[in-house]
Amino acid sequence: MFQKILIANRGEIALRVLRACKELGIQTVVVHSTADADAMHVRLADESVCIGPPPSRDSYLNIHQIVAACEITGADAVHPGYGFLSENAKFADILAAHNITFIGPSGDHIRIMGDKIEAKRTAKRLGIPVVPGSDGAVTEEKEARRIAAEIGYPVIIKASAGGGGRGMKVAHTEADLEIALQTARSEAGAAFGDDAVYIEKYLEKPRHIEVQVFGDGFGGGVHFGERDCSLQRRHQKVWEEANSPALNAEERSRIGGICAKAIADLGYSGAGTIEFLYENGEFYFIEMNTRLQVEHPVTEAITGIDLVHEQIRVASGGGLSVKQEDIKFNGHAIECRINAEDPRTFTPSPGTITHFHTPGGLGIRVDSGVYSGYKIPPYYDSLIGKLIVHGRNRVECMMRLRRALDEFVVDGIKTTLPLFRDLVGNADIANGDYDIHWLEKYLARGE
Ligand code: MV4
Repeated sequence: MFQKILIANRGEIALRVLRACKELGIQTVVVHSTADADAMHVRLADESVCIGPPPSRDSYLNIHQIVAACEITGADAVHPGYGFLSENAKFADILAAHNITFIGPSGDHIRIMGDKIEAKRTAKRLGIPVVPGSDGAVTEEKEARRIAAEIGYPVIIKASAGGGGRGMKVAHTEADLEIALQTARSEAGAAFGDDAVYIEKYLEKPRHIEVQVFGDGFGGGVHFGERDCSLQRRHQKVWEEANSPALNAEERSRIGGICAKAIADLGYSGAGTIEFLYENGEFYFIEMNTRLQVEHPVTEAITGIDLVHEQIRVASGGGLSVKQEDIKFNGHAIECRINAEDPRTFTPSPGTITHFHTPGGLGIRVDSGVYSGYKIPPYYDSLIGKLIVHGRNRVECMMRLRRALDEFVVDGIKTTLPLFRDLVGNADIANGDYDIHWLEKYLARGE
């Protein structure tokens, strides 16, 4: 097991990882920018190192500073959290070259999944169902026309270096195709320095369902069920659930089994998420994330398993603490992402939190790094906390969520809490009847 882990992140996830390290008796080092000197995780860590000024590129993305902080403090592993350097293959390789363990998969696996064409090719080879489309990059309009005619319109053109919704263009008919291909390629070239694009059948009303997987580091793989993350705004998840209201146990076990086997065959190590679009009872792979995700607590709630403990165990060579047959799905969990933003316009609202009171009681978890008197700096993303609610079934979970939202007090700044108080009373949400476009349409109606 590791002696000392350096946490290369900030905010609620830095605190989340710190808690896991403390439980495992591992010493902690945090790195932080000058803007985060007063952050909770800095106060709670055994050691802290200031690595630079507020802009991320000069601090949380500064690989040399982070490696230097490891050398100075004698950290033997790095947990990258999510965002920042968590899916940076070069960072994983550099740490390995310094004999520091990156708590995550190999640089090569990160690289494959970061290239969306290569990721899709790999998924297909491993037996994961993918969206019908081109076999690789498409450059010529003629080829694009042939593929689109074969799979049928509408089609979507995606940047291979994109992901998470960046660099996508939809063509509804052949007349739209040329412009869609050209704009997708030039935008991809400008944004990512790589103009490779691929074509897929455009699914009009899917849900976003993702499967949590783990490779054990010894060639084994398991799944921890799925999360439904269909409620998004501008490709930012807002509300996540486990299980998906759309799946039954048989579908869960079927897609989970396919994913677990794929992870084993790939020789993948650590936590991963396989993202699907789900429409008319079919799963279609779109991307794989090679990190711990923001919404991992809903999976922890229904399985009772600490996924950060598992990441640390696997990275240290100790394997997983559970076998597939030990992983049971109990009840239902919902996570609300609480952002320091206007609940209707989503304009960021940094500043001082004058009063912070979190809900409690059975089935309630709040992951947050803020406190009364804390000043939210304007430089980073606006997530200030996550409310995760668990119940024996979805009805009980929703009941408890409504009550928890009533108890939650955040004064001094605007937050997205009022949006959740509206959503929890909405009939479609109560019925679990929503797709990836539901939230944007709801917000546009201004109800
Ligand atoms: C799609 C799609 C429809 N058809 N691919 C957006 C983020 C990126 N991960 C993939 N995305 C989509 N890919 C095909 N073939 C629709 C989306 C999409 C979306 C996906 C998940 C959650 C929210 C979304 C919002 C708009 C579009």
